[in-house]
Amino acid sequence: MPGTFRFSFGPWNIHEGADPFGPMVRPTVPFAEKLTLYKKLGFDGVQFHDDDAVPELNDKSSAQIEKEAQEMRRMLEGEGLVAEFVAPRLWEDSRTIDGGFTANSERDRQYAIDRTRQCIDIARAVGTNFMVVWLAREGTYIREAKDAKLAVERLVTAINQMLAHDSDIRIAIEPKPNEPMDLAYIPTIGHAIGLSYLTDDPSRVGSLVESAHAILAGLDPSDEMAYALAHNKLWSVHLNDQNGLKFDEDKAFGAVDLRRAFMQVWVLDRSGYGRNGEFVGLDVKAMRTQKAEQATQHLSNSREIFLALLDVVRGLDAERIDSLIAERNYELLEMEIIRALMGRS
Ligand code: GLO
Ligand code: MG
Repeated sequence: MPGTFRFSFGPWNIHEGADPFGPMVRPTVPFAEKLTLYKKLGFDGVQFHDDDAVPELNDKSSAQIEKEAQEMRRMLEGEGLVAEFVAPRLWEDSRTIDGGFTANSERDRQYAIDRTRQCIDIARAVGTNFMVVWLAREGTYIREAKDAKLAVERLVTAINQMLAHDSDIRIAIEPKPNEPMDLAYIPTIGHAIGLSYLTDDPSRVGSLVESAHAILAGLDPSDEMAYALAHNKLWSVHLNDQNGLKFDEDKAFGAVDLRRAFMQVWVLDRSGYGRNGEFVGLDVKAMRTQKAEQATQHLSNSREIFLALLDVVRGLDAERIDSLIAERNYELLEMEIIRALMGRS
């Protein structure tokens, strides 16, 4: 039975268009207004940073954080939405300039773990037991700056502390090979999954594959997804697209390479992704040139492209494909796929 897919995105995916060389070009959309857009755009799940759910949480008591997170849960319910995950935003604080869990300073490492424990509490209060950890600054600008083996051990220690903090929490590592760091310690899904097996409870540590991050590592996103699926560790995805090896562009899904996007949909659909409640997350950003009025179209467009590619995947003649594979007629197989993508089959 073919599954149905549910879609999610994070509030950061509706953004003001600032980049490292220039200021905002669109007004900020207030969080409550963003929530009203989800259903209209065809989305059911919200991906949170901890401080999207509870702003300025470093200045608040645990009781206050709990109260505000519960209010957020009621806001979600009011919109008919659910929280997919909460992620600790560990890359903006002055204490994480040189990384969080792998910082050389013990005080800074302690901040990172304390903040992550608060993130877990927020996740539970907004109604999910799922946390995504993007290891943004866990790497170096120069290799001599940190001990790379110790860094991995420190990541394991940190994850064990997260697992111990809440016996139900499930953690997905979101790897990325570079940006903001020159070189990250956990650059690919293989690294993330390897790390999971070093922890105290590998059954509660999985992964999130982001298409652009795989491309930045020179890898094929659908293969990264398949690798995680083979370990039962593909717990979320950040679909988007990327024009080669440069900064992380977060382009609309399929906007650069439709066939590469098709393969991701193929792998997800054939594996039954979504049957355990996994969401199809879209980590996409509007172009800086986009005027404010249309600055949510990249989200509905990405979803539309996913669903159109799903039609292509499901419209293929499975027997015909199997026989072309059996005959090793890959030239024709390729042509049939391209014809299907061009609507000419
Ligand atoms: C940046 C990441 C980032 C994460 C988000 C959730 O490159 O893709 O957007 O996905 O912080 O962890
Ligand atoms: Mg992402």
